[in-house]
Amino acid sequence: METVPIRGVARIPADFFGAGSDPFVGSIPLAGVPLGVTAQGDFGNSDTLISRSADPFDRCELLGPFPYGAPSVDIQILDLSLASTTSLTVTYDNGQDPEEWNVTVDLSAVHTDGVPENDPPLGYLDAIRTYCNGGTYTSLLYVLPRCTFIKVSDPGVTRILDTGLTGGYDPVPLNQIDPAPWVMDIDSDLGLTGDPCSDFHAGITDPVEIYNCDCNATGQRDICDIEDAASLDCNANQVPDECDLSEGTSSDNNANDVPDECDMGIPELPGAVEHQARKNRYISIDPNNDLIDVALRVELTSMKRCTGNPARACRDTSDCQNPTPGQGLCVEHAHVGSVLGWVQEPFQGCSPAHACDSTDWFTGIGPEPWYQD
Ligand SMILES: [Ca+2]
Ligand SMILES: [Ca+2]
Ligand SMILES: [Ca+2]
Ligand SMILES: [Ca+2]
Repeated sequence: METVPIRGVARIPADFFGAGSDPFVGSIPLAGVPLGVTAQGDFGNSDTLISRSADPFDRCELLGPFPYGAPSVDIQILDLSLASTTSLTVTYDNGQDPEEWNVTVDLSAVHTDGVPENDPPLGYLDAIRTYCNGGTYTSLLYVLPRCTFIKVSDPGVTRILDTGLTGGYDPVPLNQIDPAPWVMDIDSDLGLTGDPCSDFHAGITDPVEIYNCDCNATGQRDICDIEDAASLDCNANQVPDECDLSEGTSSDNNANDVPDECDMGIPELPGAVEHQARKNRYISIDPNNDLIDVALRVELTSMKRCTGNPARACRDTSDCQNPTPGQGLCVEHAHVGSVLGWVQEPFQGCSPAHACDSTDWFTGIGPEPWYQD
Protein backbone atom coordinates (compact mmCIF):
# COMPACT_ATOMS: atom_id res chain seq x y z
CA MET A 1 0.00 0.00 0.00
CA GLU A 2 1.27 3.40 -0.80
CA THR A 3 0.37 6.83 0.40
CA VAL A 4 -1.80 8.73 -2.05
CA PRO A 5 -2.28 12.34 -1.06
CA ILE A 6 -5.47 13.88 -2.40
CA ARG A 7 -5.07 17.60 -2.54
CA GLY A 8 -8.12 18.57 -4.50
CA VAL A 9 -10.38 18.71 -1.47
CA ALA A 10 -9.03 22.08 -0.47
CA ARG A 11 -11.60 23.11 2.04
CA ILE A 12 -14.14 21.61 4.38
CA PRO A 13 -16.66 24.32 5.29
CA ALA A 14 -17.49 25.71 8.70
CA ASP A 15 -20.04 23.80 10.76
CA PHE A 16 -19.33 20.59 8.75
CA PHE A 17 -18.28 18.57 11.80
CA GLY A 18 -20.75 20.26 14.18
CA ALA A 19 -22.11 23.66 15.09
CA GLY A 20 -19.19 26.07 15.30
CA SER A 21 -16.57 23.74 13.74
CA ASP A 22 -13.86 25.67 11.93
CA PRO A 23 -13.25 25.22 8.18
CA PHE A 24 -10.58 22.59 7.58
CA VAL A 25 -7.87 23.28 5.04
CA GLY A 26 -4.94 20.96 4.51
CA SER A 27 -3.66 17.67 3.18
CA ILE A 28 -4.68 14.36 4.65
CA PRO A 29 -2.18 11.52 4.13
CA LEU A 30 -3.97 8.42 2.86
CA ALA A 31 -2.99 4.81 2.35
CA GLY A 32 -4.61 2.07 0.34
CA VAL A 33 -6.97 -0.41 1.95
CA PRO A 34 -7.38 -3.72 0.08
CA LEU A 35 -10.55 -3.80 -1.99
CA GLY A 36 -10.88 -7.54 -1.54
CA VAL A 37 -14.14 -8.95 -2.86
CA THR A 38 -16.31 -6.41 -4.68
CA ALA A 39 -19.30 -6.59 -7.01
CA GLN A 40 -16.80 -6.70 -9.90
CA GLY A 41 -14.75 -9.56 -8.50
CA ASP A 42 -12.01 -10.32 -5.98
CA PHE A 43 -9.22 -7.77 -6.25
CA GLY A 44 -7.18 -8.85 -3.25
CA ASN A 45 -4.76 -6.20 -2.06
CA SER A 46 -5.54 -3.71 -4.83
CA ASP A 47 -6.86 -0.37 -3.58
CA THR A 48 -7.80 1.21 -6.91
CA LEU A 49 -9.71 -0.22 -9.83
CA ILE A 50 -9.27 1.46 -13.21
CA SER A 51 -10.87 0.54 -16.51
CA ARG A 52 -9.12 0.98 -19.85
CA SER A 53 -10.77 1.31 -23.23
CA ALA A 54 -8.14 -1.06 -24.65
CA ASP A 55 -4.70 -2.50 -24.07
CA PRO A 56 -2.15 -0.10 -25.56
CA PHE A 57 -0.27 -2.80 -27.48
CA ASP A 58 -0.95 -6.10 -29.22
CA ARG A 59 1.02 -8.67 -27.27
CA CYS A 60 2.08 -10.68 -30.33
CA GLU A 61 3.30 -7.70 -32.38
CA LEU A 62 6.98 -6.95 -32.71
CA LEU A 63 8.56 -3.80 -31.32
CA GLY A 64 7.54 -0.95 -33.60
CA PRO A 65 9.90 1.79 -34.81
CA PHE A 66 11.34 4.12 -32.20
CA PRO A 67 9.91 5.79 -30.06
CA TYR A 68 7.67 2.75 -29.66
CA GLY A 69 4.59 4.80 -28.78
CA ALA A 70 0.97 3.74 -28.91
CA PRO A 71 -2.19 5.87 -29.17
CA SER A 72 -3.50 7.17 -25.86
CA VAL A 73 -5.94 4.88 -24.13
CA ASP A 74 -8.94 6.26 -22.22
CA ILE A 75 -9.02 5.36 -18.55
CA GLN A 76 -11.65 5.75 -15.85
CA ILE A 77 -11.67 4.92 -12.17
CA LEU A 78 -14.13 2.22 -11.08
CA ASP A 79 -13.33 1.76 -7.42
CA LEU A 80 -11.15 3.26 -4.71
CA SER A 81 -10.39 2.32 -1.13
CA LEU A 82 -8.16 4.58 0.98
CA ALA A 83 -7.92 5.52 4.63
CA SER A 84 -6.07 8.21 6.55
CA THR A 85 -2.77 7.15 8.10
CA THR A 86 -3.00 9.77 10.84
CA SER A 87 -6.05 11.49 12.23
CA LEU A 88 -6.84 15.11 11.44
CA THR A 89 -7.55 17.70 14.11
CA VAL A 90 -10.84 19.58 13.94
CA THR A 91 -11.31 22.72 16.03
CA TYR A 92 -14.31 24.84 17.00
CA ASP A 93 -14.86 28.60 17.43
CA ASN A 94 -11.51 29.68 16.02
CA GLY A 95 -9.22 27.02 17.38
CA GLN A 96 -11.00 25.79 20.50
CA ASP A 97 -12.01 22.27 21.61
CA PRO A 98 -9.77 20.18 19.31
CA GLU A 99 -11.11 16.77 18.20
CA GLU A 100 -9.44 13.98 16.27
CA TRP A 101 -11.17 12.48 13.23
CA ASN A 102 -10.15 9.70 10.85
CA VAL A 103 -11.27 9.53 7.24
CA THR A 104 -11.87 6.85 4.66
CA VAL A 105 -12.09 7.67 0.97
CA ASP A 106 -13.99 5.94 -1.78
CA LEU A 107 -15.74 7.19 -4.92
CA SER A 108 -18.49 9.76 -5.14
CA ALA A 109 -21.89 8.43 -6.03
CA VAL A 110 -21.58 10.20 -9.40
CA HIS A 111 -18.95 7.60 -10.36
CA THR A 112 -21.18 4.68 -9.55
CA ASP A 113 -24.71 5.88 -10.39
CA GLY A 114 -24.62 4.54 -13.95
CA VAL A 115 -25.30 8.02 -15.34
CA PRO A 116 -22.42 8.98 -17.65
CA GLU A 117 -23.40 12.66 -17.95
CA ASN A 118 -22.28 13.56 -14.43
CA ASP A 119 -19.00 11.60 -14.56
CA PRO A 120 -15.68 13.46 -14.34
CA PRO A 121 -13.73 13.68 -17.60
CA LEU A 122 -12.07 10.56 -18.96
CA GLY A 123 -8.40 10.25 -18.16
CA TYR A 124 -5.71 8.84 -20.41
CA LEU A 125 -2.86 6.38 -20.37
CA ASP A 126 0.18 6.96 -22.60
CA ALA A 127 2.36 3.89 -22.85
CA ILE A 128 5.58 3.24 -24.67
CA ARG A 129 7.06 -0.17 -25.23
CA THR A 130 10.83 -0.17 -24.88
CA TYR A 131 11.42 -3.95 -24.92
CA CYS A 132 9.47 -7.01 -25.96
CA ASN A 133 7.45 -7.43 -22.79
CA GLY A 134 6.87 -3.86 -21.63
CA GLY A 135 8.06 -0.33 -21.12
CA THR A 136 6.86 2.74 -19.27
CA TYR A 137 3.70 4.79 -19.06
CA THR A 138 2.32 8.06 -17.81
CA SER A 139 -1.32 8.65 -17.00
CA LEU A 140 -3.90 11.12 -15.80
CA LEU A 141 -7.01 10.06 -13.96
CA TYR A 142 -9.85 12.18 -12.60
CA VAL A 143 -11.49 11.27 -9.32
CA LEU A 144 -14.35 12.77 -7.35
CA PRO A 145 -13.79 11.31 -3.90
CA ARG A 146 -16.31 10.66 -1.18
CA CYS A 147 -14.81 11.19 2.27
CA THR A 148 -16.33 9.58 5.33
CA PHE A 149 -15.05 11.20 8.52
CA ILE A 150 -15.17 9.16 11.72
CA LYS A 151 -14.83 10.75 15.14
CA VAL A 152 -12.00 9.01 16.99
CA SER A 153 -13.56 9.41 20.43
CA ASP A 154 -16.95 8.15 19.23
CA PRO A 155 -16.72 6.09 16.01
CA GLY A 156 -20.52 6.05 15.75
CA VAL A 157 -20.38 9.72 14.77
CA THR A 158 -19.63 10.19 11.08
CA ARG A 159 -19.76 12.99 8.52
CA ILE A 160 -19.83 12.38 4.79
CA LEU A 161 -18.48 14.74 2.16
CA ASP A 162 -19.34 13.54 -1.34
CA THR A 163 -17.42 15.91 -3.59
CA GLY A 164 -19.45 14.86 -6.63
CA LEU A 165 -22.78 15.72 -5.01
CA THR A 166 -21.59 18.85 -3.21
CA GLY A 167 -21.00 21.97 -5.31
CA GLY A 168 -17.61 23.61 -5.48
CA TYR A 169 -15.29 20.66 -5.80
CA ASP A 170 -13.36 19.96 -8.97
CA PRO A 171 -12.37 16.41 -9.87
CA VAL A 172 -9.01 15.52 -8.35
CA PRO A 173 -6.43 14.85 -11.07
CA LEU A 174 -4.31 11.83 -10.19
CA ASN A 175 -1.31 12.38 -12.39
CA GLN A 176 1.39 9.79 -13.02
CA ILE A 177 3.99 12.18 -14.44
CA ASP A 178 7.15 10.16 -13.88
CA PRO A 179 7.24 7.24 -16.33
CA ALA A 180 6.30 4.09 -14.42
CA PRO A 181 7.04 0.53 -15.55
CA TRP A 182 4.51 -1.87 -17.05
CA VAL A 183 4.66 -5.38 -18.49
CA MET A 184 2.50 -7.50 -20.77
CA ASP A 185 3.24 -10.79 -19.02
CA ILE A 186 4.17 -11.00 -15.36
CA ASP A 187 7.31 -13.03 -14.74
CA SER A 188 6.29 -16.03 -12.67
CA ASP A 189 9.40 -15.60 -10.49
CA LEU A 190 7.94 -12.36 -9.17
CA GLY A 191 5.11 -14.22 -7.45
CA LEU A 192 2.63 -11.52 -8.44
CA THR A 193 -0.83 -11.96 -9.87
CA GLY A 194 -2.52 -9.71 -12.37
CA ASP A 195 -5.72 -9.66 -14.35
CA PRO A 196 -5.29 -12.71 -16.60
CA CYS A 197 -7.44 -11.06 -19.28
CA SER A 198 -5.17 -8.03 -19.54
CA ASP A 199 -1.94 -7.53 -21.48
CA PHE A 200 -1.06 -4.41 -19.48
CA HIS A 201 0.13 -4.70 -15.88
CA ALA A 202 1.13 -1.38 -14.36
CA GLY A 203 3.89 -0.85 -11.83
CA ILE A 204 5.80 -4.06 -12.58
CA THR A 205 9.37 -4.26 -13.85
CA ASP A 206 10.54 -7.30 -15.78
CA PRO A 207 13.57 -8.97 -14.18
CA VAL A 208 15.06 -9.46 -17.65
CA GLU A 209 14.36 -7.14 -20.56
CA ILE A 210 14.51 -8.91 -23.91
CA TYR A 211 14.90 -6.79 -27.04
CA ASN A 212 15.05 -9.42 -29.78
CA CYS A 213 11.36 -10.25 -30.04
CA ASP A 214 11.59 -12.33 -33.23
CA CYS A 215 14.65 -14.59 -33.10
CA ASN A 216 13.18 -16.94 -35.71
CA ALA A 217 12.08 -14.21 -38.15
CA THR A 218 8.44 -15.27 -38.32
CA GLY A 219 7.20 -11.71 -38.08
CA GLN A 220 5.48 -12.56 -34.83
CA ARG A 221 6.71 -12.25 -31.27
CA ASP A 222 8.45 -15.47 -30.29
CA ILE A 223 6.39 -16.09 -27.17
CA CYS A 224 3.32 -16.21 -29.43
CA ASP A 225 5.05 -18.62 -31.81
CA ILE A 226 5.39 -20.95 -28.84
CA GLU A 227 1.79 -20.46 -27.74
CA ASP A 228 0.59 -21.11 -31.27
CA ALA A 229 2.71 -24.29 -31.33
CA ALA A 230 4.45 -22.91 -34.41
CA SER A 231 7.65 -23.32 -32.38
CA LEU A 232 8.55 -25.86 -29.73
CA ASP A 233 9.98 -24.91 -26.37
CA CYS A 234 10.91 -28.25 -24.86
CA ASN A 235 13.27 -26.66 -22.32
CA ALA A 236 10.61 -24.16 -21.21
CA ASN A 237 12.88 -21.13 -21.41
CA GLN A 238 10.32 -19.07 -23.39
CA VAL A 239 12.67 -19.12 -26.40
CA PRO A 240 11.79 -21.14 -29.51
CA ASP A 241 14.01 -24.21 -29.53
CA GLU A 242 15.26 -23.44 -33.05
CA CYS A 243 16.70 -20.21 -31.61
CA ASP A 244 18.24 -22.04 -28.66
CA LEU A 245 20.11 -24.13 -31.24
CA SER A 246 20.93 -21.37 -33.76
CA GLU A 247 22.13 -19.02 -31.04
CA GLY A 248 24.12 -21.75 -29.33
CA THR A 249 22.42 -21.41 -25.95
CA SER A 250 21.58 -25.13 -26.23
CA SER A 251 23.81 -27.85 -27.62
CA ASP A 252 22.67 -30.54 -30.05
CA ASN A 253 25.47 -33.08 -29.95
CA ASN A 254 23.30 -35.86 -31.36
CA ALA A 255 22.09 -33.64 -34.22
CA ASN A 256 18.41 -34.43 -33.76
CA ASP A 257 17.41 -30.73 -33.83
CA VAL A 258 16.31 -31.03 -30.22
CA PRO A 259 18.18 -29.19 -27.46
CA ASP A 260 20.24 -31.82 -25.69
CA GLU A 261 18.80 -30.91 -22.28
CA CYS A 262 15.49 -32.27 -23.62
CA ASP A 263 17.19 -35.45 -24.79
CA MET A 264 18.48 -36.20 -21.32
CA GLY A 265 16.85 -39.23 -19.79
CA ILE A 266 16.07 -40.90 -23.10
CA PRO A 267 18.58 -43.70 -23.56
CA GLU A 268 20.04 -44.50 -26.94
CA LEU A 269 18.37 -47.87 -27.46
CA PRO A 270 19.85 -50.65 -29.55
CA GLY A 271 17.79 -52.02 -32.39
CA ALA A 272 15.24 -54.75 -31.81
CA VAL A 273 16.90 -58.10 -31.06
CA GLU A 274 15.73 -61.62 -30.49
CA HIS A 275 15.27 -62.21 -26.81
CA GLN A 276 17.68 -65.11 -26.89
CA ALA A 277 20.47 -62.62 -27.37
CA ARG A 278 19.57 -61.35 -23.90
CA LYS A 279 20.60 -57.87 -24.73
CA ASN A 280 19.04 -54.80 -23.39
CA ARG A 281 18.38 -56.58 -20.16
CA TYR A 282 19.13 -53.72 -17.86
CA ILE A 283 18.64 -50.12 -18.83
CA SER A 284 19.57 -47.18 -16.76
CA ILE A 285 17.23 -44.27 -17.11
CA ASP A 286 16.74 -40.98 -15.39
CA PRO A 287 13.18 -40.66 -14.12
CA ASN A 288 13.99 -37.27 -12.60
CA ASN A 289 13.86 -35.43 -15.89
CA ASP A 290 10.62 -33.52 -15.45
CA LEU A 291 10.54 -32.52 -19.10
CA ILE A 292 9.80 -36.11 -20.09
CA ASP A 293 6.84 -37.96 -18.69
CA VAL A 294 7.49 -41.27 -20.45
CA ALA A 295 10.69 -43.04 -19.46
CA LEU A 296 10.72 -46.29 -21.39
CA ARG A 297 8.09 -48.79 -22.38
CA VAL A 298 8.84 -52.37 -23.33
CA GLU A 299 7.35 -54.21 -26.27
CA LEU A 300 8.21 -57.78 -27.05
CA THR A 301 8.04 -59.14 -30.57
CA SER A 302 8.33 -62.74 -29.47
CA MET A 303 8.99 -64.69 -26.34
CA LYS A 304 9.38 -68.26 -25.15
CA ARG A 305 6.98 -69.77 -22.66
CA CYS A 306 6.47 -73.19 -21.09
CA THR A 307 3.80 -75.25 -22.82
CA GLY A 308 2.54 -76.63 -19.51
CA ASN A 309 2.29 -73.21 -17.92
CA PRO A 310 1.92 -70.54 -20.64
CA ALA A 311 2.21 -67.79 -18.07
CA ARG A 312 5.73 -68.86 -17.34
CA ALA A 313 8.57 -67.42 -19.39
CA CYS A 314 11.57 -69.60 -20.14
CA ARG A 315 14.90 -69.71 -21.87
CA ASP A 316 15.01 -73.45 -22.44
CA THR A 317 13.13 -76.56 -21.34
CA SER A 318 15.18 -76.91 -18.16
CA ASP A 319 13.50 -73.71 -16.93
CA CYS A 320 10.11 -75.44 -17.38
CA GLN A 321 11.29 -78.55 -15.51
CA ASN A 322 12.68 -76.63 -12.58
CA PRO A 323 11.55 -76.74 -9.84
CA THR A 324 8.71 -79.06 -10.94
CA PRO A 325 9.59 -81.68 -13.56
CA GLY A 326 6.93 -82.28 -16.19
CA GLN A 327 5.91 -78.65 -16.68
CA GLY A 328 6.30 -78.86 -20.44
CA LEU A 329 8.63 -77.65 -23.15
CA CYS A 330 10.00 -74.21 -23.75
CA VAL A 331 8.58 -72.98 -27.09
CA GLU A 332 8.28 -69.72 -28.95
CA HIS A 333 5.12 -67.67 -28.47
CA ALA A 334 4.49 -64.72 -30.66
CA HIS A 335 3.68 -61.54 -28.77
CA VAL A 336 4.04 -59.08 -31.55
CA GLY A 337 3.44 -55.62 -30.27
CA SER A 338 2.59 -56.70 -26.75
CA VAL A 339 3.23 -53.83 -24.41
CA LEU A 340 4.47 -55.33 -21.22
CA GLY A 341 4.96 -52.24 -19.14
CA TRP A 342 7.81 -50.32 -17.65
CA VAL A 343 11.35 -51.40 -17.15
CA GLN A 344 12.55 -52.18 -13.69
CA GLU A 345 15.14 -54.49 -12.17
CA PRO A 346 15.82 -57.97 -13.59
CA PHE A 347 13.19 -60.23 -12.07
CA GLN A 348 15.70 -62.46 -10.43
CA GLY A 349 17.07 -59.55 -8.57
CA CYS A 350 20.62 -59.12 -7.43
CA SER A 351 21.67 -60.45 -4.06
CA PRO A 352 24.75 -61.88 -2.35
CA ALA A 353 23.52 -65.31 -3.40
CA HIS A 354 22.87 -64.22 -6.95
CA ALA A 355 25.18 -61.69 -8.51
CA CYS A 356 23.65 -60.10 -11.58
CA ASP A 357 25.53 -60.97 -14.73
CA SER A 358 25.02 -60.96 -18.45
CA THR A 359 23.00 -64.16 -18.37
CA ASP A 360 20.26 -62.61 -16.29
CA TRP A 361 16.91 -62.61 -17.85
CA PHE A 362 15.30 -59.39 -18.86
CA THR A 363 11.64 -59.60 -17.97
CA GLY A 364 11.48 -57.35 -14.99
CA ILE A 365 8.38 -55.37 -15.77
CA GLY A 366 6.78 -53.00 -13.35
CA PRO A 367 3.06 -52.36 -13.20
CA GLU A 368 2.13 -49.34 -15.18
CA PRO A 369 2.91 -46.56 -14.44
CA TRP A 370 6.06 -47.51 -12.66
CA TYR A 371 7.90 -44.48 -13.97
CA GLN A 372 5.76 -41.44 -14.09
CA ASP A 373 6.33 -37.96 -12.83
CA1 LIG B 1 -22.20 8.94 -13.23
CA1 LIG C 1 8.96 -15.11 -33.98
CA1 LIG D 1 13.41 -23.18 -25.80
CA1 LIG E 1 19.76 -33.04 -29.26
